[in-house]
Amino acid sequence: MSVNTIQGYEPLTSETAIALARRLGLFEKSSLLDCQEIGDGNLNYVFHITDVHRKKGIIIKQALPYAKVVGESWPLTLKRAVIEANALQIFGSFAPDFVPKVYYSDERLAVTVMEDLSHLTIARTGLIGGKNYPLLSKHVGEYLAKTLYHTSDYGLGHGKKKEWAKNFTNPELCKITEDLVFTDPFFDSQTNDFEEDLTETVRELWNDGAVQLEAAKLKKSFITEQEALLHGDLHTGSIFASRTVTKVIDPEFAFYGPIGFDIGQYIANLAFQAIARDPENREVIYTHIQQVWETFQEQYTILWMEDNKDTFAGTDGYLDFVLKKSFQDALGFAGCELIRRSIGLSHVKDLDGIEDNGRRITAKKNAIELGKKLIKERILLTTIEDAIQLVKSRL
Ligand code: SR1
Ligand code: MG
Repeated sequence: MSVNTIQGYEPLTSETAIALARRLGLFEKSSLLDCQEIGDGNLNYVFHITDVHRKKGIIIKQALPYAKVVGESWPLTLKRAVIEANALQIFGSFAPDFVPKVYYSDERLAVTVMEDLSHLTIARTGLIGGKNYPLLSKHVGEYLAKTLYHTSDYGLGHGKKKEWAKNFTNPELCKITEDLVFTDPFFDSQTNDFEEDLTETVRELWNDGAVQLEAAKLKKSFITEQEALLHGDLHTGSIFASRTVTKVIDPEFAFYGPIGFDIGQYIANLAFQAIARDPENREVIYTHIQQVWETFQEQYTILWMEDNKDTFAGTDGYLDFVLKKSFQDALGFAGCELIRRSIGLSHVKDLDGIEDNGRRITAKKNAIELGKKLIKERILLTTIEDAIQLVKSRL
């Protein structure tokens, strides 16, 4: 279906975005409004509307019926806008400090109207610029514990969780992840996009049967395990931050999956920073990796102890089993993310932005080798210190 023939759908312009904001009564009638399209992601329009005099704003996000990163030849469901609005509301109910407020959503226009976070910076951009966010990973750890616990069988009970899982089937967006994260980078696929100087490293990866077997197991977990409602795309570009505030945005990939996926994607995107930085600036990133896991583990344990709907909750060793599995899954998923952002369809600025050719190629090779190790050796790693040691050993 082309852009113009989806019933009732039309891409917003600055003018129609302003008209929508006025219709919703989000600004005073007399206000002078300015609108800028600021979307720099792969998939959507993002309109920032501000009251010029009162400096008050909102964000209107609109899904496009195709992937912006590729063009109209790659159609993409508009249903992801509803998924995103519903996920923001659920995550916001469990972790209100870390999620933008939703003011309005419209399924027909594939629009979500939400809190203006433009006083914050996208965490990836800030980290690349050397900014320090001392609370970022503690906040993300708490966000992960709360959202992943409260939407699970333990938090919701089996019946309600199944109901929620049904409402969050997200096959089109999951397929993107299945292909771009778990499949294509491990084979000579058309979607891959890597620099010529990486050819030998990439060929080695494609011939590594052990990596492929472990990637297949991780893909199987991603496809089959409905543990909790995941964000589904939790890289540092999906997080707004300042020194004191953290907000997690963009859950259009939300679905019921293995909880290690969100944790692993975040850890991998921190690892890109460790890889890209000069050695003397890496320590702060290792601290982030340690903090996100430790905070997640601590907060998840508290929630488990407080109120758990599973009869086995008090069984000796069960919580430890769940945490260990999530930890090792997270490391494996992190490995897949490291590889796909280096050689797959959608890259990260942390690596692509390194201007010096030699340094950039070395960084990408390090990311691929670290990814392979995490995928293959995750079951040998039992503590976050082990994992950080492994990252250090590859740089
Ligand atoms: C075609 S979409 C490419 C990537 O952008 C999103 O942010 C996801 O990470 C997806 O894999
Ligand atoms: Mg996104």
